[in-house]
Amino acid sequence: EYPEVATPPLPALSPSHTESRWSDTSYYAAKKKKLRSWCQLPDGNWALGKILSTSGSESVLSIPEGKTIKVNSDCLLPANPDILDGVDDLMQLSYLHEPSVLYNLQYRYNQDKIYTKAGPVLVAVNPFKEVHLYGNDYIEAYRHKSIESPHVYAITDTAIREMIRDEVNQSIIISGESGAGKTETAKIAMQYLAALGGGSGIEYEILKTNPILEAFGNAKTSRNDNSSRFGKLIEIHFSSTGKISGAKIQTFLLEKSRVVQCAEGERSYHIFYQLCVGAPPALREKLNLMNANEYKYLKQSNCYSIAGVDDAERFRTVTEALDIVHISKEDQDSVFAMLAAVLWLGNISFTVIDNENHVEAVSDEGLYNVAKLIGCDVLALKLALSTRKMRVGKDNIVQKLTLSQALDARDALAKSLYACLFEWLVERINVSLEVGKRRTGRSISILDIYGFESFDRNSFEQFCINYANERLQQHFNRHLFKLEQEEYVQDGIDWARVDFEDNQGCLNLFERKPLGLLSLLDEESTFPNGSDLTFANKLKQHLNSNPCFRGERDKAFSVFHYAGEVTYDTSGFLEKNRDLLHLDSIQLLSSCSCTLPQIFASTMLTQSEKPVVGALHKSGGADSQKLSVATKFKSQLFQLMQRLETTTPHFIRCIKPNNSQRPGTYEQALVLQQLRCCGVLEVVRISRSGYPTRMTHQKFARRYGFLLLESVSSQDPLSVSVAILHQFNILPDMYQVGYTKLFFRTGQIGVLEDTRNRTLHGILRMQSCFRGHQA
Ligand code: AOV
Ligand code: MG
Repeated sequence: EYPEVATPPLPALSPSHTESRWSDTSYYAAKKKKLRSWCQLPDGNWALGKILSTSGSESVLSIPEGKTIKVNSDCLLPANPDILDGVDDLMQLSYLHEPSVLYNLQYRYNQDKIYTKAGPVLVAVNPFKEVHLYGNDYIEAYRHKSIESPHVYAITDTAIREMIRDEVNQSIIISGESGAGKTETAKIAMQYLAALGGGSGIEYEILKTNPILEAFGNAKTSRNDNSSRFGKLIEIHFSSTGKISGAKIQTFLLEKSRVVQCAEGERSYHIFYQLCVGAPPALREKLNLMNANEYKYLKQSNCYSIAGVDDAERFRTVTEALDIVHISKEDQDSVFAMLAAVLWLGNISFTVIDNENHVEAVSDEGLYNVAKLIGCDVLALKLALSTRKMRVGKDNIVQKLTLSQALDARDALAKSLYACLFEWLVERINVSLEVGKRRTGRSISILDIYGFESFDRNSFEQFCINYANERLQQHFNRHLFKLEQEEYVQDGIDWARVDFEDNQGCLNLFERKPLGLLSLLDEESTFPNGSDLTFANKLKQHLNSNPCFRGERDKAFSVFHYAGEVTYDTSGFLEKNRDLLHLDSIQLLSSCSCTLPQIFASTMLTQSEKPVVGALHKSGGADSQKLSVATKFKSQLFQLMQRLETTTPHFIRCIKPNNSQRPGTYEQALVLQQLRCCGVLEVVRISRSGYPTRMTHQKFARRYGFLLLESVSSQDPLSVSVAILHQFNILPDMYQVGYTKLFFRTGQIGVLEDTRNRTLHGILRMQSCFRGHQA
């Protein structure tokens, strides 16, 4: 029952911690009654045991495998009655605490029930294997509501129904850490939408965008063999008859640094490897393609293949998908030429030409191939990579570059080419998907972004990703509160607003002007002498009193995110935020005879606020008027949030049960940490401060009415219910009576349920005694 893998111990649960977080006044008494109870084992895992005896502050419990254990009674937590084992919805648990939530998810997971509701939220635990829960039969079953158990299909079905019923746009917001299953979940939701809203054929195109975007935007990381390195919102449009009429994809901040460098054991974007092994001979020849291990950009991480993945086969899938979204063979060839150009760029080397360490690109096959693939003059390319035009005073001068400057210029060009290619591709797909230009109906949007990341070393990418998750978390909190409160108000119960720990403080740390992380980063990025160190020092100088911030040694700082503390290393922050491409490189691209580089150059220029000439006059020669990456990302996020605010949200929280991408392994500590981080326990906490258990008057009266000692004059369900509440001394602030339902605080039903079970047992015993007597 408990995994053998060594898991790091859970944070110890001190009595005060237990008390404040999960206090259950009724439990103290129950504890002595030989009930099922949770206790924490020395390894940190929780075990379900039975209290054998209690003396003083210590209790002895029997736990699985015939063992017994002695623990401090204050560290015991009440277990739910076993009729609640593996409930569909965590809200049905009488005792809502960490071990009971963990156990419930594990109980289900062991039966391949990977989906569980946590109130309004769907929790999905990654099975890391094929589970038989998908396909047409299941889709039909959910569509006709012949299956009730929680599922992505069910939540997607609700979204469709609410879209039609309320005439409001819907969103399905998927979160969870890297490798938890967000992208797979998004695809499952799309599958359901396509099945229900299909007919025009456009649904087929929409599904085919997945292999394309994954090839160009996903990569193998240490966390996930198919990790999304960009955020994605796909808005699927429906006509008034409920059929899909088109779609639009918006992407967020692709991790472009991966194109030129990635860590040992990781890979660059899938498409590079697919191209290298999958390109047909004619294409290989045209692009002068070599094997992946002959390209420096791909060689550095020493990883070329992924277990169980056939990159050549994937290449064919991608080209077929490109056909389906109407990207012509000619354009596809241009795309592949750009990919090859990026790879060849990495192979360009430099040689020192003078005693001031200035360098020049070597005229070898790398240089020739790049020039040929992008359609420019070899000498022009050589010049653009080895020099920089600058204006000093009134004179235009040409400055030679040092080796590190030249490598930066080369890598910047490779990164820009790739990022532009990605954006161009998304735009082209959008043109194809936007079939009915006039949108009359409604839409369902699916959001799949990169999850919260905390590595040993965290850089600018994690900084942006985690900031995005912080924004999303706020959206999550706000909506769950609103939903909760709406139900109470609808049923007419007294309801005082519940305060919740929101993450506004952390968002302020990022967004405040002028003394927030983003503003300070931008400010430092515009200083010619600004460096990662001066940036870090400035943060420490201005933000050290902020409770969400801590300055660290050297160039590091920590942020206390809602999901935990992350230490960022500012190395490379300024350069990545500026994201400058030398004007020389942009001009080179605009001089190319191939269409794509020209398009890229013009989008780069229109993205700058000032025209080229103005930028040329600035010192450094680079286009420093461009918006910083962080600023652009922030405004994209704001737009995203505004858009989501106009929709009815449906939340899915993905959970990764182990770090080794292995089926059947459920590591409690890891799951618990995610439940805390991604806010599921927060929802549970929120629910706890409200009234998570709801039962209609009828059901309540039916279930517990027989426990009444005195008969009630009026037999209507409400009167019976109230009589039960009185008899059991359920305190007034532990429940609320609504128009149709009774609302209980956590743990209340547990006591009633125990009494009911004991009474039923008693009745059974008496009956058997009676029978024995008769015999
Ligand atoms: P992510 O999107 O959450 O990570 P993925 O959706 O890529 O994670 O899932 C990672 C892997 O888990 C997949 O490649 C599958 O092998 C497996 N998996 C996930 N969900 C299922 C499922 N429902 N059934 C079977 N296997 C599944 V990241 O993009 O890294 O934050 O960036
Ligand atoms: Mg993903």
